[in-house]
Amino acid sequence: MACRGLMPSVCCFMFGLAFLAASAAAAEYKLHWIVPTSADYYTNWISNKTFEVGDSVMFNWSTTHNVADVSKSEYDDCSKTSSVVASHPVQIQLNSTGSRYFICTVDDHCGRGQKLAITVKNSGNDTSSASFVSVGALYPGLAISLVYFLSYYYYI
Ligand SMILES: [Cu+2]
Repeated sequence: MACRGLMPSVCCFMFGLAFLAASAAAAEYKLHWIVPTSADYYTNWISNKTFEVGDSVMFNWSTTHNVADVSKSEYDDCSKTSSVVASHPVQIQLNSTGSRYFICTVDDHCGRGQKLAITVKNSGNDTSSASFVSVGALYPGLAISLVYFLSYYYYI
């Protein structure tokens, strides 16, 4: 069977490529931006996510809201700001590490909990260690592929 010798090498190569692609992809998180129906609505939303530089958050809503990119103190006391985006959806790029704060400035929405605080971590895509991990995952796949190819062509 020709496939028996060929398949493992193809699998290893594809796995290496898939790993490389996955480690370089930026995430786009979609958020239903509402006056929360429960106190833990936004903490639940962020709980299973890791925000990295290069990712983005897409704010989407259906009724009257807006998004203001604010400071920590503005977030804490729901103070108004001039930098308000009122049309949706709004895609916020996370371009730097650190904390980011967003509120809705319509009526008392922020006071009722329509506010989001996230922490953006370094993506690692632009560091040498992450490049090493990606390439390190690809080369064993290629090496194993080569061994399988050679064993297939020379020993079978
Ligand atoms: Cu609102």
